[in-house]
Amino acid sequence: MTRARLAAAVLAAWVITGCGADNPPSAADAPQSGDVTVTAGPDGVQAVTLVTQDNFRYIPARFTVVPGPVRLTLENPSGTVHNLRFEEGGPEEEIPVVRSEESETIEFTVSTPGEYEFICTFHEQLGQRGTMVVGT
Ligand SMILES: [Cu+2]
Repeated sequence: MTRARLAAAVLAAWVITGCGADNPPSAADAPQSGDVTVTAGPDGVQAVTLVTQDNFRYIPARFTVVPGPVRLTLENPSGTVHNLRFEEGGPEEEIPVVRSEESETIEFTVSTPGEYEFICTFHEQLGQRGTMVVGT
């Protein structure tokens, strides 16, 4: 009886230690998450790529540019269609639809600093939205 209890206690301690000592890399380490600051390429255009997985999120969902030309690509490796439209006050350009396994690109120029929200009109109710920050 005592022996069995001891064995159970040792096993429990081993399991707890094992879990704590062997943390897998967290999702936060993934390069595609978080707020991305976009820098201009050799052509002077700030190019950013958003990816839509099957979780109805843009990754990244927030990116920062400065006034100037922006090239925005929406890549869709998910199994459904997505799109991207800026809400009122944002750029007029939009990506009406990106089919599964395809990508679409738009270019526009931003000038007024502020925060510009965009949505996927198909999945707005599921919270698929993001923010473009125009800094100074
Ligand atoms: Cu969508």
